Amino acid sequence: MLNENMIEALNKQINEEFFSAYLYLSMSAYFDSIGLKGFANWMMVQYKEEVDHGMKFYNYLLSQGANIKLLPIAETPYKWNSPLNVYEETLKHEQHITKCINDLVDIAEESKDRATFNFLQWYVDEQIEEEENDREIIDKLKLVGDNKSGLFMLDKDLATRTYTPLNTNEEV
Ligand code: OFO
Repeated sequence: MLNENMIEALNKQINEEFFSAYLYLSMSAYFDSIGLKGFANWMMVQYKEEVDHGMKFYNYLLSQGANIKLLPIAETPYKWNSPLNVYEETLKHEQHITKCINDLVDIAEESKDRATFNFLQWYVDEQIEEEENDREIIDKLKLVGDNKSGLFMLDKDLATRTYTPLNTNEEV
């Protein structure tokens, strides 16, 4: 059984995950609008993964008999200066999500909520990967600089990213 504080915090995290989805969908549209279809694809996959992250919290709350409270999703930015600017903002956003996950782990620990503590470990690992992916793309974009053919190659590379649905009912 989850305590009220934990339930409220997990409901807030559903909102964070759906905001992330919304943000990456907006970034996908931006890339589409400047003709970078591969970058748009990468962000579209990211959008779908974030919906899965939100649904994993949603299913966990339901499995614990807790109430779901869906909060309003904030408006997202829709314009950026460059692909590098988009990925720098993405990394910043993921660092914020990492902090949110760490705060949830703290709440689980403080209330000796072992089930939620274990459940959250998947997100702890996922955040390492998310930040690493963003850093990798930032490094490549810095190397490419103003070189248009380099950007085109990177776009082709990001076009190969595919979406693998997550089993959002699995608790660990
Ligand atoms: Fe981008 O990460 Fe969700 O949790």
